[in-house]
Amino acid sequence: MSTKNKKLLAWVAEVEAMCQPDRVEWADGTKAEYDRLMQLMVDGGAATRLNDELRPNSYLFRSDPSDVARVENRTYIASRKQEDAGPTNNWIDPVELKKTMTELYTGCMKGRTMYVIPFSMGPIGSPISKVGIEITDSPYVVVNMHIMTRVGDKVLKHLGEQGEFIPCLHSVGAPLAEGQADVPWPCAPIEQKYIAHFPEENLIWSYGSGYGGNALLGKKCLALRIASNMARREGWMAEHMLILRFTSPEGRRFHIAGAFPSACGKTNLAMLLPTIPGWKCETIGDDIAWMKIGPDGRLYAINPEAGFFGVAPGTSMSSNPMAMRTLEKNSIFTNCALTDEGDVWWEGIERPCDHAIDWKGNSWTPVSGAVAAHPNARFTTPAAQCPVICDAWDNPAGVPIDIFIFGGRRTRTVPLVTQAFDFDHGVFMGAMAASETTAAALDVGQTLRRDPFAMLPFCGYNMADYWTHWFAMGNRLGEHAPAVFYVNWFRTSRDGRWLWPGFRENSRVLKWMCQRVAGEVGARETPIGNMPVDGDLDLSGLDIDPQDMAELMEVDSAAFHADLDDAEAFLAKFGDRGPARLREQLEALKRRLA
Ligand code: O2Y
Ligand code: MN
Repeated sequence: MSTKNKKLLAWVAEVEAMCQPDRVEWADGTKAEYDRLMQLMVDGGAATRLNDELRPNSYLFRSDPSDVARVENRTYIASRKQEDAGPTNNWIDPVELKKTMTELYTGCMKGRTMYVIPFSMGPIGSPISKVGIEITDSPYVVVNMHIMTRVGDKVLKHLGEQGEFIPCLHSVGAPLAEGQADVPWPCAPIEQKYIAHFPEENLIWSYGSGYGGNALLGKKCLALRIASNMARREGWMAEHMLILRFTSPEGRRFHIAGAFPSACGKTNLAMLLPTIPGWKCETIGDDIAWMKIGPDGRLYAINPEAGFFGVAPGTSMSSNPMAMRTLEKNSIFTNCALTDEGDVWWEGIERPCDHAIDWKGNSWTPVSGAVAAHPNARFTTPAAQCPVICDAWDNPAGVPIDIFIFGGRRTRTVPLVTQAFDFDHGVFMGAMAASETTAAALDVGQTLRRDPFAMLPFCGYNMADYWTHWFAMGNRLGEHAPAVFYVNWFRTSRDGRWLWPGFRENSRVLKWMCQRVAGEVGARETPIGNMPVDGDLDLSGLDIDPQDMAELMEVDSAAFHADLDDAEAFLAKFGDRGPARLREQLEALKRRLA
């Protein structure tokens, strides 16, 4: 299918003239296209087809060892004014950046094919969805976009002649000279990598990396950094949140959206198999939620994606059986190990492996002294294949959100679960969220990192304005605002033991939240929020020492005070731009803790 969208045709022609590819192909989103590109990459040595009996229609890729994760220090918000990007983003002057990147882009696709990928974030035609067009010289990006978004002719048809789209330009930054042989994973050196966002133009330019969030531009770049700007302007929300439906034994449905930084088990929670009898959990999304206020005044969420791009290491039948079953077929694996049988393997998969080819392509055994899979190795797998996918996962109307959950990985101080007193207090909880580690970013250390709403790397504008937007949404939602909870699955005892079993047992905490929303259980008020009354958190069948339980729920005022000092210092970075309501919440908490 061709398009008559003049703006799109003009942009494609402009990019073609600048990047000078050997040929241009429009992605149609068909299986035939997917198979052809995969075969091309197998023949070129970039991909390995896995054993079809063990893992049907699935492929393994190994990236260049220098290109293994999102690069936060090369990710830029190029707003006209620096203060609009705020103190937590890398700001760069848009005019300067365009000059630098135009030089890099000039001739960058020589010897390569330029693919034009029309894609929809969200069900095509949903009032919450957006159309993007990614231009890329990476066939790996095309096949991943086939899984992660809705791609092809149906999108062009929906776009029509006048429709608006978000232009996303990507190049691996490795032109080929006449006769030069390609490498399996072309990319540019780190100092030439740019993941650039021009929020005032709804424009994304990415150069030099072929990996994940740097290259699959619908995900973090569009669905979070650019969409968060659009959402603020247009009065909706683009959040780094999983979405799930939790159904009680009586059939009452609760829709939950949860924001967690990397390495907090977000995908595991999204695909939870409850241990509590009669409760059912269904997945709607594992990473991103777009939410708009509906005609009834409630907040409706869609998952803008169509697949999961999950971390492989640590994923197993015990940590996330539903993910394991989702990726049994039709999946792409990146930087996993390859077994002698032709299947994938990674650390924590809970299957023995005596020998494999590691993510760098070297022979590996358990005594090799190195990991077989890169810690940020990924699977790309279709959401529709998840055995617990919710029938509403692709409903254009979305699902009404009852509960927001925020959390982080904290070994001390933060109890298992706390409910915000009201929405403003919930905004404060989200804004002060912090976590102790992250694996997805190359350049982030292992200290406590404030990660408001898990949006630190993804909010495409000044975080202070983002908090103001949350308060404004709260005003508009009024009585329909979701209840807000803060969780910490990772608290340890003074002698270093996990205090909470986590994983499937987290369903007990969700049950308490739902019962709170339904008015079925009370709560005890503490300085930091409402907490379960003894006996209300369903611990039946769990063997937890009552003393451990007390430690898990302990509110240590002195430790919280120390935490608040850190939070206050973080807030101070935003100066007067931080909303007064956040400061009021902080002062109120101080008074309650005194
Ligand atoms: O390393 C990457 O590019 C992937 S990062 C990622 C992927 C899926 C979901 N979330 C994340 C994240 O960093 O939050
Ligand atoms: Mn994420």
